[in-house]
Amino acid sequence: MNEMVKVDRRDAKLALAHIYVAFIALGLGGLAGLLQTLVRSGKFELPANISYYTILTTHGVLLGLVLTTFFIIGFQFAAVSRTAGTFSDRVRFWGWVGFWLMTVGTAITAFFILIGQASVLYTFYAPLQAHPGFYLGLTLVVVGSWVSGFAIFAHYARWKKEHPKQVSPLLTFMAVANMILWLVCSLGVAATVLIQLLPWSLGLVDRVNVLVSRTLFWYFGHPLVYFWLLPAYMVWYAIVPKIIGGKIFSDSLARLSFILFLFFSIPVGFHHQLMEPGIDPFWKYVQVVLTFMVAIPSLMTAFAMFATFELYGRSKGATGLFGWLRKLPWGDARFFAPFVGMVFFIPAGAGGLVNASHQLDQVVHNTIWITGHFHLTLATTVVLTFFGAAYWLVPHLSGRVMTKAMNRLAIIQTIVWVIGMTFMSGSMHFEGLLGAPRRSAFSTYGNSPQALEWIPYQIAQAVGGTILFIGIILVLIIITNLAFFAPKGETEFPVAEVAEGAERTPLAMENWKLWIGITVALILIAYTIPFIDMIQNAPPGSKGYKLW
Ligand code: HAS
Ligand code: CU
Repeated sequence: MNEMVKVDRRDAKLALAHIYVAFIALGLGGLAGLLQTLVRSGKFELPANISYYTILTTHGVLLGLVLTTFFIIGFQFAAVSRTAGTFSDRVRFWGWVGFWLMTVGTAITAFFILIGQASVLYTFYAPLQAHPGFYLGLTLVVVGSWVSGFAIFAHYARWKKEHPKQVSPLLTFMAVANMILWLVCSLGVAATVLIQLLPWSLGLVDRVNVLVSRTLFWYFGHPLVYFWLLPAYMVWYAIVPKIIGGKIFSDSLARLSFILFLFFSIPVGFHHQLMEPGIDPFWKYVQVVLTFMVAIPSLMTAFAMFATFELYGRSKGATGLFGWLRKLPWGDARFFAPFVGMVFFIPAGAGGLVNASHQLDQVVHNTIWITGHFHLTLATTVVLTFFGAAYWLVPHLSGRVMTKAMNRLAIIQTIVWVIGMTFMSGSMHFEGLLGAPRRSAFSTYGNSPQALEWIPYQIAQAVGGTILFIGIILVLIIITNLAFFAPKGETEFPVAEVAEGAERTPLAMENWKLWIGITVALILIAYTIPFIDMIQNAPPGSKGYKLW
């Protein structure tokens, strides 16, 4: 049972290529982030007339889109190859096609951002208008990710054919669910880019319907955050239990939570548009209700994780409510980094529920509180989990082993991240409550007393940002070591067994037709009428603005 499953070298190469791009994006995007916090402290100016907004766009695109998408697809390829068997040549070929489409797309987009032609922030908010090359590049990234998604679906279909009447391996099931989520939601961003933004930036039409484009964007933009989160949940559900020496609490519960994410991730985009005019409050209300529904699978995940830890602790003789805490392998970075991510998700998720509540969102919308929110969710919970996964995934793929020294450095890296993020995200939350705007360079607004109040928080953010940049350098040292310099050897891709009743997972869990049917029905309920409204009652569209 415990013999190590060796990875196919060709599959390993494909997964590793994605991971390299992800960590290069982390280095460059992290540098941009450092510069932003320094500018906003008021103590530093960018040289050579470089705009704050160019740097901000670079940061958002490289970390929010490139790091995440490449890491996720690389990780999922590795997870599917590990649990559903080595890829066929065809699947691997299409995996490479997807990789190159995404990489070329990234290069094109990065080029137009860096020459200052696309400072439109990662949400590419119309009526801000970028160079067509920016939209074209991102289209290639999305199309490439679809190709990779279909490669995963094809591999899954073959597994199902070869194993009739069997439930698929948990990690493969989860990767398939996440790619279906991604496919359904990215149709929205593809629609706004191809139908609205590209023709408008090419000058084929002069005006764009801003509300429609933002609605299509957020139809994509919210599920996007679960596309980031679900791979972290894969690590929590199926991998962390193995690392601590325990078992998966429940296979069915894990699958059910992923199915609920598929249902409720998409019809909730209006919670990003609560402050926008032109959407009837009734439909905002419907989508807020659905937003609270999408918190449920996260609460189920919290329950499952506590259950896993508690069962493991008790098997080791722990007693009392939190006795299990003492039994966990604190010295193992593969556990420590994701665990810290979980702990941070408790306040981060609570902040999300604040945002989702209309009245409270009036206080925090478009303030730097929101920036604080996603630096806890994405840049702490998700990213620390990805780092923790990389500590075994990279050596597993490169045929090396992590040394004790590197493990110690990884523990230090996690602590550095916690300190930096507590400073930075903490002060963003407080500053946001004092009304400080997000997506905005340093200004004292004519020495207004309110703006002067923000400055100490901005200095704290620069301190946090600097500490985080040290964290990025540390993680890059570790990853480079694991990829190229660590001692040769075999590292396991850890996959836990189910505590009990794995054979009881109902086959109906894989009734994708039904799940996709419900997903589409919920989308139609939440979006059809308000969308018709937006088109029928549209004001004249907006021309494009280039404000940078
Ligand atoms: Fe969010 C804005 C609402 C989760 C990311 N969010 C954003 C933006 C980003 C983002 C990037 O409703 C900005 C977009 C932009 O540029 O404008 N968010 C939510 C809600 C949730 C949520 C309700 N967000 C996320 C996740 C993200 C993310 C996850 C990235 C990965 N968010 C909003 C809203 C806005 C928003 C509004 C727009 C606001 C505005 O005005 O613009 C929920 O999914 C959260 C549910 C989570 C929980 C926590 C469960 C806890 C767990 C941990 C268990 C711990 C253990 C360890 C076991 C209910 C699972 C225990 C150990 C111990 C020792 C205790
Ligand atoms: Cu959202």
